[in-house]
Amino acid sequence: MFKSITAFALLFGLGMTTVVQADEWRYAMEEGLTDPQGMYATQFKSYIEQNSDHTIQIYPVGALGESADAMEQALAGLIQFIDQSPGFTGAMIPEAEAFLVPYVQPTDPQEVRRYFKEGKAVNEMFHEIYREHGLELLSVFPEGEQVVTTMKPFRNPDELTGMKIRTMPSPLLLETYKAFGASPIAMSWGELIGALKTNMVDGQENPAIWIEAYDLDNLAPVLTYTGHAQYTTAVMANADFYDGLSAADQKLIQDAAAHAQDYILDAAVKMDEIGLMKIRNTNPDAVINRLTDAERAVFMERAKVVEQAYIEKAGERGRKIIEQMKQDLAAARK
Ligand code: 6CS
Repeated sequence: MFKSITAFALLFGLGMTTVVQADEWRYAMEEGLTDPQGMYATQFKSYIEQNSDHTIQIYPVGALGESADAMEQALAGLIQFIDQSPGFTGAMIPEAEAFLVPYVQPTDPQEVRRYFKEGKAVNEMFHEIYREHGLELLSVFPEGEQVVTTMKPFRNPDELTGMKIRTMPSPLLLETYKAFGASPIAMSWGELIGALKTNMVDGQENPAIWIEAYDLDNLAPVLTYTGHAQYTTAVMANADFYDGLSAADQKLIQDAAAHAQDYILDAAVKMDEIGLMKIRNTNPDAVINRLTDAERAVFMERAKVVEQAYIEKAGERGRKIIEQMKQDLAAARK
């Protein structure tokens, strides 16, 4: 009797009153599973799968084309989640290029953690902006200090003159390297290794953990710490998809993002150290140059025009973001 009631309840009662739909969601990113974006995505996926019947299929870099191709698919709703960095998103959302403006982010790992965890700019000012472009912003997190790798050393803009530096396809990154004295060339990730091998470019910028993972230190062995930026990335959902979900599923996604964000902010504190240690241990030819405060001051002076160019493009909203970033930077340093 009990058994048949349970079976009945399952078939008709529970089944009809609480229909639980198990969806498979797609998540594209610009990196591999063991890279920072993959570490975040793996945490996000396991949180969702442990706390619901939904599943997540992760598509690492290349699986769906380049970064720009994945964004097209995310905006068309073919992919539900995407990790794309401002270095790529900036061409579509000028305000997002705030994360590329030189010298408004910390480089010390503990300061970086505070800046991303508590900073008002990072946590409060971009949600509405991404929404205007059909994206629900879930997380913004750091991957390490940007390090410039070149064939020859440089310590000032004069020594950078004539060097062809690859940047991600962001207009503001091109402005930055022009202001720094170099000849920048924007290109996708997929083209960079070939461009370095064929001397089409003389250098590039990326965090130490990425430089080591993809052997960039062997292609351009002089690593220069200019202190100008943190590699920042962002995770988003297609806004129409997100808006069509139940309140419970929206909460699930926000909770999964908060969980993955906490995880990656803890892990990020060690990334620069690990990346540099591996480079030192595996590449005897690597030259590590950290600019002195006086040398940095010259680049900081050059960066003023870049900040101005950002504000011209991003308008009043952009000006407020930069102001807030500077306040968050000061607070993170306390
Ligand atoms: O330089 C790039 O294009 C790549 N850098 C990182 C750290 N992640 C993905 C991105 O495509």
